[in-house]
Amino acid sequence: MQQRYIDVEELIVAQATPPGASALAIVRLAGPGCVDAVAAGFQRPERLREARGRSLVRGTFIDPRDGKPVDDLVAAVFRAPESPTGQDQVDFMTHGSPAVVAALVDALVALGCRRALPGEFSFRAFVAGKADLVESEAIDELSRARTAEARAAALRRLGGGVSAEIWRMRSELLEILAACEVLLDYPEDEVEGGLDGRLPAMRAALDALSALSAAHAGARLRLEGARVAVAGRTNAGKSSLFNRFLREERSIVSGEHGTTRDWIEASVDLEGIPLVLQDTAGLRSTTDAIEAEGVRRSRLLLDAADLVLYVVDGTAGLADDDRDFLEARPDALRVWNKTDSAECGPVPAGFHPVSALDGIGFQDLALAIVAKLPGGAGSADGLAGERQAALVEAARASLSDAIASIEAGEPLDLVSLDLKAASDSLGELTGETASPDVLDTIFSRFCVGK
Ligand SMILES: Nc1nc2c(ncn2[C@@H]2O[C@H](COP(=O)(O)OP(=O)(O)OP(=O)(O)O)[C@@H](O)[C@H]2O)c(=O)[nH]1
Ligand SMILES: [Mg+2]
Repeated sequence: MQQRYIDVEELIVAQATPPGASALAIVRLAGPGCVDAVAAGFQRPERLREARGRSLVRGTFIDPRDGKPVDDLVAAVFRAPESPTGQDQVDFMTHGSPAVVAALVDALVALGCRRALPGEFSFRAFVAGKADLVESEAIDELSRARTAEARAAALRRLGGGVSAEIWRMRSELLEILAACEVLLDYPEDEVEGGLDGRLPAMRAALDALSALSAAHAGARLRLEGARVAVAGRTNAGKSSLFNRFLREERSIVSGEHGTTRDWIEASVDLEGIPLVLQDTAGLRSTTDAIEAEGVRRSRLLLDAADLVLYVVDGTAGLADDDRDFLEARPDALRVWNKTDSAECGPVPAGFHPVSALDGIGFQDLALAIVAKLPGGAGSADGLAGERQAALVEAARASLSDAIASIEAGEPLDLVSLDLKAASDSLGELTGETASPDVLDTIFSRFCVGK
């Protein structure tokens, strides 16, 4: 059943820090009057009750059910509207043992709070106008970012730069829409040139939306990452290459053919892109049942990967099997390995020369991998979410239609429809005109405590 976030009057509580033991944990509480509601749990209730907004109060929290102390803690008290959620809010900093956190949350529930749904604090901040949807989604992205670059980009989105641009565009489109409707309502006062004077502003907005749309793939790649599988015949040096990218001896390397059987994967940060790199079993036909199963699984993995690195042993040269593979997978990135060896043959056209043994060519290979991934050439500064990208694209298409209609001298009611559609899409993006269902879906993706 889908959970609704509508009731923002209830007092909600959740652990805001990750589960598990740590030095400190934060238990977050929000809702109108929540400070008074839980003051009874404080050994000296008046200290919490009388605390000013944005102040810290230290004290012992007592479980109201048995009168036993839960923890000696610090409460950061916020008063509406000056709090992250816009509501009265208390962030309890406790000792970070799971038992303490569980006991404190239970005590707060006994005092009249309920456990928060995922993303419910963020939802309240959205309702209070503390953050629009683009910023709220950036909070979620910030917690999911796996590389420094993705984190920095989410922080910039959280700073509201993109939001401000979208709000500005929307209000401009609404203004043009209003002008359009005046022309429709009072055709007798026909203004010279109709909406022609608005075309430069509309084209500027179109350019901005096109740029935002084009930047999506780059942002998505830097947030979500990609799967890159290393393939090739046995002994090509796949595991050696895999280990070099990881900077650790993770996969077993040996001169024996068919060393890797179970595929192995690991996360690496490549030029700010979180990659899952997969080492696979060398491709050959074999009578060994276990190795054959490894080859079968490797092939499945290659089909699912975003990019395949196909490694050829330069000392062995290109074999028919290599040619067959590359013919079937022309999108694979070709790697010519073992260039350090005196026996290594000349590098065929289209191959990236490397030596997994001494690392030569790896910087260029890394850049080639990035360039080959969808969005790799872009930056992290677009909107990363699929919903967001679809809305930007919808707004762009509607605005483009509106411009084309004006240029072709089409009736203004057509233009008005397209302008309305464009501004509605932008409104959904910031959340201004998003439906409750959409909001539920977005916020329920967040973690509890966010
Ligand atoms: N000279 C040289 N030898 C290499 C290089 N890369 C790998 N080798 C050697 O080639 C042999 C095979 O390396 P692996 O990394 O195990 O090859 P693989 O492709 O994973 O092989 P399988 O798991 O059997 O499919 C080992 O003896 C490595 O030391 C290289 O760049 N230069
Ligand atoms: Mg191997």
